[in-house]
Amino acid sequence: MTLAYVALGSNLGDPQQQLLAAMDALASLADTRLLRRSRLYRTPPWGVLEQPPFINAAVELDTGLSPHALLDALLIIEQRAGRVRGERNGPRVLDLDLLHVDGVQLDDARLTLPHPRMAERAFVLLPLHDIAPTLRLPDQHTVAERLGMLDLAGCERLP
Ligand code: PH2
Ligand code: MG
Ligand code: MG
Repeated sequence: MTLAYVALGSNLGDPQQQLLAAMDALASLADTRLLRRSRLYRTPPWGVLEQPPFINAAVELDTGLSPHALLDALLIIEQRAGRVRGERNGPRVLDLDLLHVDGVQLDDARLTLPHPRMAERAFVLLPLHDIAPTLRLPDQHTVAERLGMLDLAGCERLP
C-alpha cells in the first residue's frame, strides 16, 4: 500500500456537496482507504479570473492501485459527477488532480508526478497543509514552508 494525495476542486453546481460526495467516492475505491480529509476552502479563481470562486480540498489515500489505475478512477468519479471538458482552467463541476504518490516520479503523456505546479498554488497547498504539512515538494521545501511563501489573499476556510 502507498500514500497518495489528491486535490479536489469545484466551482459549478453545489461545489461543497460535490466535494463531499467525491471524498466518499474516493473512500469507496477498490483496494484503497481514505486516511485524511482536509477542511474545505473557498479560493479565488486562478488562471481564468472571470468565473465563480472555487471550493478546494485535499485527501490522503492509502492505496494498492497503481498511479495510472488511480488516475483512471479519478476520471471516472469526475465523469459521474457530470464533468464536461471545457476551457483550460475554466469552470468545472469536479476536478480531481493526483498530486503526489509516495516514492513515485513519472512523466508520460497522461500523468506527471509529483504534480509539476502544485507548489505555486495556494488553492492546492492550503488544504494539503491540513493533512500533510511535512510532505516534501519537488523543490525540497515542505508544504508548510511553501505555503508560507504564497499569497493567501481571498482564501477562506469554510466553517
Ligand atoms: N482549478 C483550475 C483553475 N483554477 N482556481 C482555484 N481557485 N481552484 C482550482 O481548483 C482551480 C483554479 C484548473 O483545474
Ligand atoms: Mg486542476
Ligand atoms: Mg484536473
